[in-house]
Amino acid sequence: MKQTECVQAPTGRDHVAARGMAWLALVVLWWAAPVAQATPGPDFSALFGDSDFIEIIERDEGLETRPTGYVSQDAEPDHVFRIDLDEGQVPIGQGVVYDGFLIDGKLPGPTLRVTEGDIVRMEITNSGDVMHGASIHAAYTQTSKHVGHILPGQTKSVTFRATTPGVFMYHCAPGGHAIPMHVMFGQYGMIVVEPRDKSYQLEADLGQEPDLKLYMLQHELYASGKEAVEGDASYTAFNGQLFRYVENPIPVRPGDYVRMYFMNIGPNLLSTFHIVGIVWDYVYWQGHPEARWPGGQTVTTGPSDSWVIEFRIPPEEGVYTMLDHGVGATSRGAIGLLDARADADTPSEVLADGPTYDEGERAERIGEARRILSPFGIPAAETNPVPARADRPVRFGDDVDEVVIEMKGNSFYPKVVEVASGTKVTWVNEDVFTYGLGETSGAHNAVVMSGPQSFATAMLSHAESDSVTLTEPGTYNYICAPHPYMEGRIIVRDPD
Ligand SMILES: [Cu+2]
Repeated sequence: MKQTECVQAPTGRDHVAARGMAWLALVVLWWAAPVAQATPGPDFSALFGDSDFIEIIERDEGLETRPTGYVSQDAEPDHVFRIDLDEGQVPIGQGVVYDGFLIDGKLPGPTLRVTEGDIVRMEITNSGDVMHGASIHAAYTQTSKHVGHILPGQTKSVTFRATTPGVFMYHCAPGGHAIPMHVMFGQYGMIVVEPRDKSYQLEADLGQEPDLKLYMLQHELYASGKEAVEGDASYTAFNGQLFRYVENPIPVRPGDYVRMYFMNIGPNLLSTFHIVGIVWDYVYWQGHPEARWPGGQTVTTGPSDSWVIEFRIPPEEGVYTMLDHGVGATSRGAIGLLDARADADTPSEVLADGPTYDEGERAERIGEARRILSPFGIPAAETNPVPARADRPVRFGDDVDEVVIEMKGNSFYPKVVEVASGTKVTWVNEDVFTYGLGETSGAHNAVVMSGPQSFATAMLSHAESDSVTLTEPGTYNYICAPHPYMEGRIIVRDPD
């Protein structure tokens, strides 16, 4: 897996400041100059090239409202982030390995940090077997056009100016139906845009930077696409691992100034984040320093919603428990600890990246797994001794004439059925977003890969169905041709 790199361009921050000054001078010149002479200078063309919309750009650059994030794709970046999209397995704790879609081999992907006004280039490689893509919420401009469809083996890039401070999501976005699917399958991360000229209130009050910057991302994990579409999560995690900060509490000292960058990825459920023993000093809606609220016990955070949260550790040693107070999520893994001790060595930052493992450690944890959680595949029995509900075979009696298998969330449900020979098996496509073809469509079929008889259903759009009747006993493994990672199995037995 390639590591994310943050390459500071040789020009760096000073260049940005200098460019800001040049800008100011230009804007003043425009105001002072007759309209006929208001032609863009050299810096203008470096940022915006020969855009067809130069009049709109000129208008927006002169407003008190921030400009949009549009810059020319040739603009020189202050940061280059390289990320890699792939499919694979990661341990998520409690003896469970997640088998889904990953960024840089991790779930969540790397935490990206820039400063308001920075020019950011994302270079995105698809190392996987299916189409991926990217959507970057910190970009107030086109991203889909540039990085919306990235084929296996391709690298594409998008350049934008991060004009609005806050805590943003980025995620895989191959287009159409595949966008919600790839988010549900695990491809997401956090990008933070720090304000440039305005500090958060507690920083101003205390006259110091935070002792701890804690980047915290809440997200759900699903055992099948059907459960994902329906919001029936198997697990809820902070930063990629169940009970990660219960097993490894974050050390802090009484009196420490903590700034959290909290985001609920979802992809479906609401979060009400709370810390036992803490009342917020200030919270900032989606991390914008001007969107400040004083006090409070929780932050209500919908999918892709976020907050900056500021508080002090009270002058008392002890454990402060961080949790989603929606208790179903707490009990499924969204809980962690701040451990306050006078002699603690507070880390300056904790990132929202999923845990990283070297290859040996990863293989060892996968080998020891009690459960493989795959939203679309059927984990091999030898690696999955205690399957999730969605992976347990469903046995139908001899008196059942017809068995219905749903196609939903790019998965078959039930994934594994056992039927008597002669039973009619019917697939119904319950995915609704069935425009187009291939990975970006929710159109599905069922095609046998191995078994005593061959079969292939018609390609099904939403609310269409097709049936086969299997008479030869044996095990049939099948897939969906446009989404070959979707796996189903039919075990046909002689009637009892
Ligand atoms: Cu993807």
